[in-house]
Amino acid sequence: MNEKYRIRVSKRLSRHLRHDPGGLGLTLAPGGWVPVADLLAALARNRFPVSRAELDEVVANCAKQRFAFDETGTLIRASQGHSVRVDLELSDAPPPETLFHGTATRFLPSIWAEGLRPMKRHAVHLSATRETARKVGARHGKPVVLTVAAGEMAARGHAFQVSDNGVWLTAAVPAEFLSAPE
Ligand code: HQG
Repeated sequence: MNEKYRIRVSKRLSRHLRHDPGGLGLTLAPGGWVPVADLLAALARNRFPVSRAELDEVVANCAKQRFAFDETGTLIRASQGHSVRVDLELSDAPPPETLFHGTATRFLPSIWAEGLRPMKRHAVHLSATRETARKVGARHGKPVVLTVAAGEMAARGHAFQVSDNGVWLTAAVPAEFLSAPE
């Protein structure tokens, strides 16, 4: 399968597993799961046939590991990034002392005023490294990497989860836990 086609399939999966399951006549089960058989049948009905082997290849080759099968291989979900209401059923986990959030400089006034909010997604997404955060921020414009005092937040009762693909999630980050680069 060529790279271009893999990206097309991946974008289609993101769309339906994160944002618009209804567009394919699917509903996300608790945890965000969809039966693989239903997904493939729905894609075929929508004139976008994908074989199980192709799906396996897309899931395995996605650099960000956006999608995951359950242990039986019969269910699939997006590991994070949803805009539909979903409970990923992830357990709370103690975060590292410091996490990072990449954003665009133009959002800073609003972020200082109200902290980080999930906006269209189900949670605020935080990165374990500055490099990843910078890439995330650059998707929106001139990037800036904010440091998040995650350990302190956890000590003050904020819950964190980590997705299957290593993205840290929390409901919101009040501005007092954020700092800008020197
Ligand atoms: C900003 C990608 C104004 C926030 C990435 C961000 C990530 C505020 C934007 C994942 C704000 C939302 C998520 C406030 C937050 N005022 N702006 N109070 N609070 N924002 O795309 O974190 O490629 O929904 O800083 O790699 O950029 O899709 O979130 O700039 O892991 O797999 O509002 O998406 O992964 O943007 O990215 P997004 P994000 P995928």
